[in-house]
Amino acid sequence: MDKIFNYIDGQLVPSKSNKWIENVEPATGQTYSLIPDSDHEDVELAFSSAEEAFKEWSQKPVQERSDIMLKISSLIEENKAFLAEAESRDNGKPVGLAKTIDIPRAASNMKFFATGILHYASESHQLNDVAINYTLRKPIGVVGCISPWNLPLYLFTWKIAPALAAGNTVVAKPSEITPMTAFLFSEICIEAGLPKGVLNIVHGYGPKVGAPITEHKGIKAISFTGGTKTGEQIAKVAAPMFKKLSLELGGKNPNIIFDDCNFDKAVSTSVLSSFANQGQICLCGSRIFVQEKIYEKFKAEFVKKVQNLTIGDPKNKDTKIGALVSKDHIEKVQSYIELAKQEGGTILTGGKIVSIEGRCKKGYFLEPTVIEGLSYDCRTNQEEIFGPVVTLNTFQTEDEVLMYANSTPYGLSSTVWTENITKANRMSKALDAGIVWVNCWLVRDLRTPFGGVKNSGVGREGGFNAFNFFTEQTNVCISY
Ligand code: TXE
Repeated sequence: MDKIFNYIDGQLVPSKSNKWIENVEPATGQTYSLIPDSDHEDVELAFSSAEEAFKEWSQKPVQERSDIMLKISSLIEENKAFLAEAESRDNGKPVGLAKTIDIPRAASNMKFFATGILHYASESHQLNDVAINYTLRKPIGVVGCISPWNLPLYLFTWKIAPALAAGNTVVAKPSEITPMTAFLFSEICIEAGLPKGVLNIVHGYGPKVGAPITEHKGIKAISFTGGTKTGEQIAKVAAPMFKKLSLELGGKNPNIIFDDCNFDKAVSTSVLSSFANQGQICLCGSRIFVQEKIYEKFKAEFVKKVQNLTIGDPKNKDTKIGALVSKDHIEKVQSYIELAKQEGGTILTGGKIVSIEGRCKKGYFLEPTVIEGLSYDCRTNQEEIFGPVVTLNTFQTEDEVLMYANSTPYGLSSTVWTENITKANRMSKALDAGIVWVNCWLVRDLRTPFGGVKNSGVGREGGFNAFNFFTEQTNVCISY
């Protein structure tokens, strides 16, 4: 049985307790590796090493930090196929998705922030002939990065890269459900010559490892992506400690389709925005609102395409729908399908567990599911399901669909399909969302602000927003 290790002080080590957690392959339901069952003692070791490493790393010339990060990026690219297979095995996602999205984006994250830091400047303000002000931007110190299981290496590096580039050192915690690529990433960091203690990765359960990171007096900022409930817990702990917080939480994103849309593109993209990664992306458009005139036509076309999605072994290159990430999660998603029926929904397609012969017999497979006939304000349409389940609702006017779209406690992203640019701009301004895609989905420019409003989070990642988060400012005012 493969064991993976913590990465602390430049070494790959078991937890101090030498206890292990079973890591299950979603496609087979079988344990295939063991991860360290770490706790606060391992977090303390990681922190001490990070604190020591900060002295040198924060003073290192930016170009040198950048060069090491670029080396890490190129090693990710060199190992793309192996990392993609590992990601697919650990998460259950199709290997094709890991190869085209997850791993390339992890390499891009490292490269983007390694180069971005070379162009990151601050400001000065001249007060007439009285004084000149300049703003210093300094690394914070030891920061905490906690990431989820849906896009494991993609989101893990999305947090770590700007933190390191800005001169901080990191205590990071990947999800215990998908730890593998974070472990492989630590081996890449060692090979790239990242100095010991600059990055420390502690594996284990949220309450035993994530919470000690959040509670640690020496860890001055927390960057977290995960569930809104957990985000709430983290905020409760961190707020009275006055830590900087970046929280990327859940979503219940509206996909709004007007009758003047590019119909074919709206349908095909909606299949992706509904079911990519088995619907386990916080940006998925899980509530589809279609203007009345084209509702029946859209429904027929959309359902037909969904029924043609290949559900299968994530190892197969033709698989479009792989396994859901865990037994607990597929049961949670199934419970929402049952709830939808109780709330009066009609299952147009899907809703059933899929049994796949061979090695995947005991895997966690669920048909992509489309449900119509629910009210906009029922639980199924208000709560994040985070699986291959979408609802279809119709609307007549802009005001009506805007009310539906903004009715949930979330506000992460939205998609708007219309060929009328004035309407698109009007909708984008009125939607409660951190991101609005018009006539597209998941088109990502890493320079742009990334994050949500309401219960979808606090703060923005991406571009210089990330550097602003991972630095502290001092304004220096010098009289003439
Ligand atoms: O997230 P968790 P999970 C949503 C989605 C999903 C739900 C739970 O609805 O069903 O969140 O998913 C660590 N202090 N999203 O279980 O529990 C935990 O170990 C500190 C949306 O992944 O929030 C893991 O490393 N850390 C999201 C990380 O937090 C704690 C993507 C996320 O775990 C902790 C994934 C604690 N008390 C899920 N408890 C998105 N926005 O993309 C847990 N953790």
